Amino acid sequence: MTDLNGSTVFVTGASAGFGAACARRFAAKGARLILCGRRGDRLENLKAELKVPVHAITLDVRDRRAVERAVTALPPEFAAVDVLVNNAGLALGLEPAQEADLDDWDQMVDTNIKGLTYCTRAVLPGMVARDRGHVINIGSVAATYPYPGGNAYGATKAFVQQFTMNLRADLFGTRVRATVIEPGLCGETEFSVVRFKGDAERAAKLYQDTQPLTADDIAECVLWTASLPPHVNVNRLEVMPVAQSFAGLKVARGT
Ligand code: NDP
Ligand code: 8X3
Repeated sequence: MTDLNGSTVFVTGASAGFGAACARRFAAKGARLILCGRRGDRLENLKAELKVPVHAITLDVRDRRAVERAVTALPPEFAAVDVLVNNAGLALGLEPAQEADLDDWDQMVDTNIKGLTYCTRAVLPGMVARDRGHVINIGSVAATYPYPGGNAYGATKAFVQQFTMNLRADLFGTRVRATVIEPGLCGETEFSVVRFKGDAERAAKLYQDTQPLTADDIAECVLWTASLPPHVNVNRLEVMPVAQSFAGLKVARGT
């Protein structure tokens, strides 16, 4: 297995949800952590809770120069990133495409696609130079299965899926690994409250009378892929709660 004790793990979007759960899981294995997100106070609280060295960066991954600066300015003891968990991301809105807010689409593209590529591009040369590392991208089942209102969000996650496979192609001949983890319905995180712009009641309804995945379920998957022996690469891992399945195609009559 890959020993994560003393390794350096960079988690984007660590101020909530999957990212915070990943930070706790990797910390329990003795990894040193680089944690970023826009809410620095949340990161500082997490840092205070964890018993491992933590470098917290208040960072908006949409800011390309800031991402480059943050990676260039990593303290020496954090500079050799072993695992990058590209988790920062969001869905905004569930309206049909013809009614969607273009600002929401911009923000999803800028965060889920561009931010993820900025972080990857900043960290990858070091991994390749050391011939060691693992990029773990958080995609979504929305990359593969269309649903009403999934429009731009699903498309950003389709990018994440294909970008990860193309990383595998480019990293051929190196020992650097790339994985995309694609969760389905997951409660407990701020995902739906963010998607519904603070409407906590609407968000809660989505998870009513069902057992969704938890943030810790996904953190376990992230940790598992990172812990596998260094010659093993999980390309793509799609994970749903048992309660979630497929709805099939539908046909509109009279159109
Ligand atoms: P949360 O809303 O709980 O967490 C999202 C995290 O991303 C927060 O830490 C947030 O931090 C960070 N973030 C958002 N925008 C930026 C930005 N511009 N720069 C830096 N950090 C940012 O959601 P989840 O934990 O549920 O989601 C994490 C990832 O998992 C996302 O990529 C999401 O698309 C994906 N996902 C979620 C599923 C779910 O059902 N929950 C299912 C499938 C995939 P801050 O606000 O402090 O910047
Ligand atoms: C989050 C899962 O089904 O809300 O990516 O798109 S879903």
